[in-house]
Amino acid sequence: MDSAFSRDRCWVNARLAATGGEFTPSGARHAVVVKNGRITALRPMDQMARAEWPDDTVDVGGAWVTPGLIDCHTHLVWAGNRSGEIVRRFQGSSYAEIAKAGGGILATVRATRAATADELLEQALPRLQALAAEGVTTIEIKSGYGLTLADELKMLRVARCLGALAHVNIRSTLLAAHAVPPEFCGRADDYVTHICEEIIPAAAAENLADAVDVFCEHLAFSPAQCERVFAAAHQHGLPVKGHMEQLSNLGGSQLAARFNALSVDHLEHLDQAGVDALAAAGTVAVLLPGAFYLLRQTQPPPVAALRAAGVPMAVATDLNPGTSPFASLRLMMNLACVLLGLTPDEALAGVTLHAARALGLNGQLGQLALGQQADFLVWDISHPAELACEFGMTKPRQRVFKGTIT
Ligand code: DI6
Ligand code: FE
Repeated sequence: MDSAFSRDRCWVNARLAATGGEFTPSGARHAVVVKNGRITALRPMDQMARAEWPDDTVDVGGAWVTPGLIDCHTHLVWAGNRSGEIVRRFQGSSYAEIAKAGGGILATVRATRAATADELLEQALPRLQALAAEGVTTIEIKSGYGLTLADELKMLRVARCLGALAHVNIRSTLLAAHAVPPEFCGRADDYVTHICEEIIPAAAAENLADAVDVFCEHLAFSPAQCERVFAAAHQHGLPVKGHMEQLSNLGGSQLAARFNALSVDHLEHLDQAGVDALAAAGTVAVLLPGAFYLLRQTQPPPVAALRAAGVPMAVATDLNPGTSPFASLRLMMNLACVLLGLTPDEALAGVTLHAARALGLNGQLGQLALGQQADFLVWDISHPAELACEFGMTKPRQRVFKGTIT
């Protein structure tokens, strides 16, 4: 007997929606062999006799199998509620006007500072469970609603705790450069110094962050300020990413590319020079159609140019209380196709393969491939494109996390 088949568990008659880095819905039936939580073999069924099936075999009967979904950009930990502000936006106020009047991000900062870690955990868990139930097995969570040393670390610790509660891999990102806090009003450079000299070193020393993020925008931080944050992150061995070109073009994507950023996110105002810089650096473009939709933005990110340049495109929820209060990555796949022009294949690759790359996890997660962590989903669908075409009707038949049915 094939030595690769001394496995922990085997799924047979699976149609693989993504294999070996390419999204190839071939429909050929395969066995997925899992040992110690990893995929150790993928074998065509026509080369495997019934007598070779191990005792612990799950026959999925020709169902489609995809990698577990990866939500590579969320602000899932927060306290409070901003629906009043969203209603004001329905009535015509802009996001920038509300932010300038002390609402927006700073409203959530006040509520998040006032909450204990236990309270934050309790409020965040249902959001994580909603994502997990629709097939998310990996999620990135940002800080950025604390904006003091203690409150940023509090958020990151809550993010780290959540994984154990919901069978989800968690990557945490320090986003202290999300807004200038009230104590530093008019002194943004001093706050950036505080981030570089106090907050980044403390988060790195406690190993609480896997990356460092910034919000590069007129109503947040300038490219020069973001550059200081990126330099400090690199000094502490942390990769960087950025909220770039969301409301205006400040050249943040080119800056991020110079720092070999894992990803740049939003990108509605990205220009060709930015696209070229991302392509040269191998940086992932993360599209966030939920925020584009709720902010009623009219200029979509330059998807055709990104595609032509070969920039990998990921899709994420941006789950947050102000611009994307949507705990559904499946909805984002649909919005990415309808509003931004992705194909269903691109949307699926955007929440698996490319999302893993945006988190620095390519080769470990996001593919049905040998050696990858065995996070995958069994679906009752007739074609993988359905995952981007319809919404709310299909949950995974089976959700497998590190080789265990959850
Ligand atoms: N861009 C966003 O879409 C979120 N943060 C950011 O920098 C919005 C966060 C919020 O409004 O609370
Ligand atoms: Fe965001």
